[in-house]
Amino acid sequence: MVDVAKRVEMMLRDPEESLIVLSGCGTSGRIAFLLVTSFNEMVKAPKQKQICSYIIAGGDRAMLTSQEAPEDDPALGARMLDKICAGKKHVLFVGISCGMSAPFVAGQLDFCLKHLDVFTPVLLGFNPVHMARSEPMQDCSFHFKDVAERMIAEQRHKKAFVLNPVLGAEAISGSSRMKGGSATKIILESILLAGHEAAFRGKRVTPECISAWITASEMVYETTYSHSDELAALIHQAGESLQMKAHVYYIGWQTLGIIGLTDASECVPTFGADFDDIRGFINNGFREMKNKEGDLSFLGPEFVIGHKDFVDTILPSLSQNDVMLFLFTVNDDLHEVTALADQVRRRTSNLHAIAHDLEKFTIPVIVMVSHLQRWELSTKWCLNAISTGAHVLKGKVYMNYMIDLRVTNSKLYRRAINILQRFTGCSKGECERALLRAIYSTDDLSEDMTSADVWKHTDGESTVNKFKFLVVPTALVMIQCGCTLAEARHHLDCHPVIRDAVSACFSSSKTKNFIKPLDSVEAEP
Ligand code: F1P
Repeated sequence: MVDVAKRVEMMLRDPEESLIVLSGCGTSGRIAFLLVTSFNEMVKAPKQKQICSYIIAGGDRAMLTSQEAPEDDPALGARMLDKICAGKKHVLFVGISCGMSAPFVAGQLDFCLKHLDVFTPVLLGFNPVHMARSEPMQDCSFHFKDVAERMIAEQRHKKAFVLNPVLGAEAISGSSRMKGGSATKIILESILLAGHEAAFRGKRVTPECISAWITASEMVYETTYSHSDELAALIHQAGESLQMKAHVYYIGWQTLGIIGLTDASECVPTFGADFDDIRGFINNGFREMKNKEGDLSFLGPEFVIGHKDFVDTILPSLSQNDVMLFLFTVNDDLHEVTALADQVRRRTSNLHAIAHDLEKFTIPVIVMVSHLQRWELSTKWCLNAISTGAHVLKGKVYMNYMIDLRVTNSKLYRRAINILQRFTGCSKGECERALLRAIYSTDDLSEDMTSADVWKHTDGESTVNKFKFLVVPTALVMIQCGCTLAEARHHLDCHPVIRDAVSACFSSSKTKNFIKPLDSVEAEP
């Protein structure tokens, strides 16, 4: 981290010729965007040139909706990187993939490794290199693990860097949006801020200053969870709303608005939620986001994100069962916050706030920025707890597994098979066949279906089911009860709560299978 922070310092000292790029897929890309937005805001303060940029697989729309297919495309990743770096002499590239698995990022790192005269590649992930993904990638001669090993070889000459602390399992298996996302933020923020302090405030980058940033995050953690009673009450409230088919709305200001949008949009792929179960809104909409592609509201209702939009479209039909959660800090326009709260209060009293305060108001800009970043982290932890807890209460999680995941790329396809194996104890082949039956909505798989590449199965266009959720639960019931597709669907229809459907199927199946111990199936990226 010290070496990488020193590169950041170098880039900041030579802004005309340099670029720092943070890139990732899904949550990793969203965190990249958030970090870049905050960092550029900070660099803007003393009138310095903005030299930080982000790439997210699938483009800006992936910030609000999941676009997993582009994650599988290494060539696309390399092309996008090449394009934004045109004309730059020094590029510090940070490729983020929590599971050390995303082909999109592997393609970018490979591109950097071929142009080490310009690029210093950094890989950030949370698996040991020997556990990086070794599955073949689309139209590609190498896999992720190859690239990670080449990175390690270059690290010996300080031409590339691998940052891969092992964090342990996520609370909900299969989603890196919680621990992985937070650790990404803490690590990269520490690096960027240490580099910034060295370039503009005459400090040296040392292991001590890096660990000071990390310790500061630990304090944020302690402060946040010292409010566990209030958090538990919010989880309970949000869980009740979702169970009543009502909604949770996050109304955020500035980057806390981005944290809210991110948390809300991730509930769709993580829990099979509807996009309007939990929704985020930000003051001034896309103007506040400052994303590269600008206003995307023409893309559909998922992209309607301004407070004004909330007032125009949601507020008139807001009910007492909906949870309203305001996210702001003392730096926001508190008159604006109060005015909106008054409007909301006329319709519901189910109104809550996560508000961040300062002890002292007279502080230099740099400290204020780091306050903002700590508030973001705290908000992320609160919202992750609320949305996850609410979905657990709604029955969307079975034994800490997100069993209703969408099977929209090769990683998620493998994960789905892995989950089926773990719960049924059946062979990989049997589980894959059941999954394909659920994906293609048929009991009779054709030769074409079984022999197709994984990316054919995960491409919504070529399959019948189009990933309208319940794919994995359907496959699970088919295997466990030895039944047809129609019978499995009927079983699920009879149990609107997925966890109940799966539990009922396990308790009624004659030959009870027990969940295999964690180490008896392939490690999951
Ligand atoms: C990227 C990612 C996750 C998402 C899902 C699909 O993962 O988009 O953010 O939750 O698991 O993959 P990674 O490359 O950071 O491991």
